[in-house]
Amino acid sequence: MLAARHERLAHDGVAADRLASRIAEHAEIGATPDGGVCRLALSDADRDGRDRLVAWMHELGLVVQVDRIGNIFGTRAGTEPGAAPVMTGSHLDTVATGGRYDGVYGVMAALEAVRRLDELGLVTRRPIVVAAFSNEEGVRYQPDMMGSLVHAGGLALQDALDTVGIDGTRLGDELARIGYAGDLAVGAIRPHAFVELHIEQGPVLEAEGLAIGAVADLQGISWQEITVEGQSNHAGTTPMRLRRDAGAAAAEIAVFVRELALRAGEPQVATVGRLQLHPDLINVIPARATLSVDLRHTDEARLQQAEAELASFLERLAAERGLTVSSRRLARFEPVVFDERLVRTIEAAAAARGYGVRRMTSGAGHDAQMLARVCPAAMIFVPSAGGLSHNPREHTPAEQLAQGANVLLDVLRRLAG
Ligand code: HGY
Ligand code: MN
Ligand code: MN
Repeated sequence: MLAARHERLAHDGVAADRLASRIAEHAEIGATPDGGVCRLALSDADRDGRDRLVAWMHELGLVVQVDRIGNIFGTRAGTEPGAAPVMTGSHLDTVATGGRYDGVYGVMAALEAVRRLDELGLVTRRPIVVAAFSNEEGVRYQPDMMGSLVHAGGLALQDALDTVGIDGTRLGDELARIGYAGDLAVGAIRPHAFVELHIEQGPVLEAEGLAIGAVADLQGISWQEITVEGQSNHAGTTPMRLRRDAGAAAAEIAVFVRELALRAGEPQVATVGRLQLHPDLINVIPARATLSVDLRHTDEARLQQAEAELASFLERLAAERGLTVSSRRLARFEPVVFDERLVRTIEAAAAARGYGVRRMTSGAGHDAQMLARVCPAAMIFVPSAGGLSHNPREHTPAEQLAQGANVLLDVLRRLAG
């Protein structure tokens, strides 16, 4: 009985080689010399990646819609058109030094699941929608998960369109420039449920030799930009006691946040990813430093505590060094608990295929955390080689990619009826 069931499930599975070749083909768009991918949100490369997805959606006979923040939706009809759709998908934009799986894997696996349903001649009661959300990474325009946040009603469309990027461009202008300022009202598609397939981007599944993560929760995220104003002066003639050195202060802030995370213990993490000095000249004491701080924790109270500790450190630093220190919030999302029934459905689907599976927390932000505001949502993880991500060497073997896609296919069939 079990063998026959495994046999049938194996027969039903997506084609590993086809999924791998779709991902490889898409990774040619915005390819970087080191084997990675750079498709910053709303860049020309992002446009090309979107165009390729839309073409593949049309090939699959999906009805393609684009909303006013550029989210792309491809719908496979169900037998009950009025039924709320089951939605899956992720994002196509990447960080500047990205790999070929973060985001795009979940979108391509969704296309392969749809293709498999067609090949098996299966119809579902509910429509199935494949989504690619705008600006998930938030590296060019903050906050991250912006397209899904607007879809979920967490950020006003106009505020998103008026966002100015780190390159000084206005988001709405870039969206229009690449031709993805769609006319579908944001949030128009209200899903019955949302499932996102994504690489883990961490070390857990590989270390435990497991194929699937059933993601039960996702940690809180706090992003801020800190500006330190001091005074430029001559590097040779200015005694240390007379300096108002914004550069030295920025370095102390970076050390402080690292020590704050070590003191707090796991899962507290802290990152200074961006640091600019002005005038950034070898013999001029920096007048200004601008740096980013990314704090994350699974517990909201502990995340607030970390933010408060940093704020009082900044006050002390300003007073002791004669500096002006200010902070601007770039993103703030509380921890999210995913839908218990959906998580169980993922666990059961993985177990039915004989895949090793465990519940886990997502350290990274994802579009699923925003969809969780409007419908039951959960995520499926597959292992990341060496736990590496946001790095050109990001990798997951084709077999493991296919296992994740198979679980997605089974979960979609279960949810869509
Ligand atoms: O920042 C994140 O966690 C995601 O990659 N946007
Ligand atoms: Mn991602
Ligand atoms: Mn990412």
